[in-house]
Amino acid sequence: MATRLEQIGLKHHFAVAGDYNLVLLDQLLLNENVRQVYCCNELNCGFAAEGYARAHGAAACVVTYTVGALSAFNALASAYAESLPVILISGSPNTNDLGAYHLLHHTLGTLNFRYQLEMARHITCEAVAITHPEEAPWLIDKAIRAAFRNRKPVYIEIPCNLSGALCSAPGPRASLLDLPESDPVSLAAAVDAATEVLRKAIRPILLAGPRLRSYGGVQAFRELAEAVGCGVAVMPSAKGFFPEEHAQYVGVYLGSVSSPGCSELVESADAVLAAGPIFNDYTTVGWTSQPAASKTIHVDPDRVHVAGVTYSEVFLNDFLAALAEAAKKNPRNGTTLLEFRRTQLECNEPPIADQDAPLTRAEMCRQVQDVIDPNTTLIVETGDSWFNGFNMALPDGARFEIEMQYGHIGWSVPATFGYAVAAPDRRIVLMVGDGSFQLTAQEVCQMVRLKLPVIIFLVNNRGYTIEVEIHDGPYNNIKNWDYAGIMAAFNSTDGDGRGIRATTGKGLASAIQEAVAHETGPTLIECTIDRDDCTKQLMEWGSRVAAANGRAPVRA
Ligand code: TPU
Ligand code: MG
Repeated sequence: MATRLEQIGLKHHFAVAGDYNLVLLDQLLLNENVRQVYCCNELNCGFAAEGYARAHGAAACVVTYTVGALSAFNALASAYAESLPVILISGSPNTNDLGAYHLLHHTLGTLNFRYQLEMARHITCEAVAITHPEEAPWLIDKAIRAAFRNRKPVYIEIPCNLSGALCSAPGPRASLLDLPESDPVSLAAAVDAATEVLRKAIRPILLAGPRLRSYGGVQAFRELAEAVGCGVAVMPSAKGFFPEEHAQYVGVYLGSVSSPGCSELVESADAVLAAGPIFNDYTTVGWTSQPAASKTIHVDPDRVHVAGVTYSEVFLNDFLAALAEAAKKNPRNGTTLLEFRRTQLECNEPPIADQDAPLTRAEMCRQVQDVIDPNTTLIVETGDSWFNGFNMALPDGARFEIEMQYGHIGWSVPATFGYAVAAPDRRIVLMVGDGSFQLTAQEVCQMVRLKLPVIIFLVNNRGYTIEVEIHDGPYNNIKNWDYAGIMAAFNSTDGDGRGIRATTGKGLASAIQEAVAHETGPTLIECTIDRDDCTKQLMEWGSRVAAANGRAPVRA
């Protein structure tokens, strides 16, 4: 297991100890090339791995049986929804107990020891339980191979009495990381059909989707865009997958709450090539906007739909690369871009607020924008932080991370930790709401422990503002915390995290200055803003999602 983790390129794995996995953790420690990183709980451990996989391509985490694994499952489901190859390794009962009429701790108190494996099958693309050391090498390979092929999480269960058992030594395995190859006939037919659609189009547009990166299509998508020469929009979770400073970039497409001028272009297009999109209730703004299937070349990870025909076993990366070679620039493609640039002249720079006045959301965002340099990764949590994030401009090289398909509040704190472990040379900036932070706040202490200079903008608007906009009630008010103050508790006697509360523009500016200069631990800047001070996009999106949620049942 340890050798394979190294061979697939991991430099770290995440872990929480428990008696079912202690020998396994010892064995993993023997490989000093893959460092063991500890988390406060298994949910966070799974999310740390999820964040690591975003930066590094894959990740692994190790937990104990049931009490640990069932918490990690939530994060594993996130990795499934977000298409990230995360390997969850769980310790499990001694093999002698399985058929012995023995009740075991950390279990349901029944004689069933299969339930965890069975549950794992629903949230992984492969789940294996090792029951004999002889089987370990191929079962481990089978799982890892599936994770890379499908870009989905996998589950490996290792009994506590087998973790130190001898098995055959692992051989070299380059092909574990292979993506599958497309069916050549189907690929050629799909490319022909798509080329024809793009050739005939008068107002084509390219739309980058969230699955583009997971399935290895970012570079080919850019080549295709440049070959076709038309405007390029990104879906919210694909922000950063196409350079925002590129002459063809036209913004974030999110229906009626798109960035200025973008929805007009996408919705007036006569051909939309959507690469790895996810059209769900959120991204279609409560089913109010989705490019019509009849004019969409819809590129899924393993199939392509063009003009009413589905081409199976055509993989996204192969298809985009082949289409980039085949596609020709259409002289009319510049028209939409010219129209777009005209609309952009009407967009104004955000004004600078009175620096002594109470902090507002707009002023906070204006200042956060200045922190984002080409080496920054901006991570945004569910809540108005999503919309604040969509509005940020990314200079070339800057990256953006969001968990919009799964949307688990609290994801971002451990995911940021995992991302920062994977990318120590980047500036990591997190925007997270107070409500979300309360779920997983303790993982900030691991940033303190590893001295990671993460900058956290904690937006204290005294509640679940995103939920207020969807459907308000007393359940959207939360207990206030002294967020800036908790850093002292995490520091204890040996940490160097900073916690600063900013209540004015001036206060925020000086906090940011301190955070940027602070290199030996995280800085949490608590930004206090009014409960109702949110983006106008959140208000509109929230009301449309509420309408979609509230549709009356249709009688058959
Ligand atoms: O900026 P703001 O106030 O919108 O963000 P904050 O304070 O982080 O509030 C987020 C509120 C929220 C909830 C309660 N967003 N989605 N939910 C529902 C939810 C509940 N539980 C989980 C695990 N994930 C969720 N998305
Ligand atoms: Mg809030």
